[in-house]
Amino acid sequence: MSDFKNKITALRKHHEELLNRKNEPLAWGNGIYEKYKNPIITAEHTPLEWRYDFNEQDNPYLMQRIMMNATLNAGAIKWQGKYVLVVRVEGADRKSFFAVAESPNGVDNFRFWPEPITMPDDVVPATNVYDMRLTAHEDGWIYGVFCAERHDDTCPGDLSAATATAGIARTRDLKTWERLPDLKSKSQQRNVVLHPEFVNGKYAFYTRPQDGFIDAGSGGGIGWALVDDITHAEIVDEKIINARHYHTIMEVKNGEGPHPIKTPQGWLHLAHGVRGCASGLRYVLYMYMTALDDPTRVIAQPGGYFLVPEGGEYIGDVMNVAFSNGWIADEDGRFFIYYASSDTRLHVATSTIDRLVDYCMNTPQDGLTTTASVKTIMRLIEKNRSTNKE
Ligand code: M1P
Repeated sequence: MSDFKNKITALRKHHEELLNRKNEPLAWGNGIYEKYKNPIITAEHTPLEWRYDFNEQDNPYLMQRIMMNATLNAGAIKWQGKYVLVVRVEGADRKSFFAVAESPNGVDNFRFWPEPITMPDDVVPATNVYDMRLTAHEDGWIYGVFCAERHDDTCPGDLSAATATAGIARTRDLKTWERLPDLKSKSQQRNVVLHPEFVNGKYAFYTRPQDGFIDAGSGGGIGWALVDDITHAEIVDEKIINARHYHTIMEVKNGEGPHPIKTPQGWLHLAHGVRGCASGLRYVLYMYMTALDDPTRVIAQPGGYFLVPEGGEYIGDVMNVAFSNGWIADEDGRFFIYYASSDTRLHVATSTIDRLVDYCMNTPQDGLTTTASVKTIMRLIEKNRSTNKE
């Protein structure tokens, strides 16, 4: 065999080993969920055909002709018995695109479908699209709602000025997507999520109004808006349902993660909170629950974070970030929480519906002051003293 062919054989073997690598839960977690030893999808998991030209004449050195930078922030859905992610893949050129990867068990053996998604453009094409939330809506469609980013042409001299809008597309097979007009809103929007059920006969969106492309500013928190027609979606009335607070994990920003999951006790929500510190912004995940008869009414909100970057997860393109826009609630009660670390690679954490509801219902709320936090700890110590006496 030629040296070129040998190199290809070795490359394919190495890639297959990575794709087939078994994952295992880490010991000694927090009891709420298990994190896993390996990330589930990295840039190295992308198909070799997307990166290499396998023609010896054209690529005698077997170089990567197109490099991939990161795999992050994936929408998730259980579909045809498989754990399916719509991954945000970011190329070396900084452009993100969507690509489907599936696994038979949700924790390892993720494989990309052969081709990335060709997402149709809206009337005004976006420069970049990312962070798709998948919603299998009761109207029968699977919707993908994502951020569509464009240069802000009102600032022609500023090459970093951008606008964030919610792009909307729908599909029946995750392959062919019908692009609907972007969500109309007075403010910029990112982290917009479609609720899976009609509410008062309307489509319901979780929103995140923001003053600028980065700055949530006066946006207040996670919002909620009802929309009559998804094919011309427009936010007319928007109310904040999960507000930010001073000196919390979401002081600077927050945003809904995947769409909430219905449980007998209420809607279970996963979101991210952002605070500033000397090393920059810190993104962590948190949870809350809302009432079944009114998804805007918060009925439980554990204090503090649910999941943070740890160990190697701190390191990456954007340090100190845990972000999630996809989870899967299995029929047997197991939960698969897909999160990205530091905008670089994807991980899974597993739990169960019972544990997550217990976590939400029984974790003390944030009392918003040191005095309140110490009181909460003292109550637990006292409780344990009486338990130990029994
Ligand atoms: O870099 C961290 C995250 O920043 C943004 O989230 P938010 O809109 O809440 O600030 C998004 O660009 C997200 O993709 C990214 O992971």
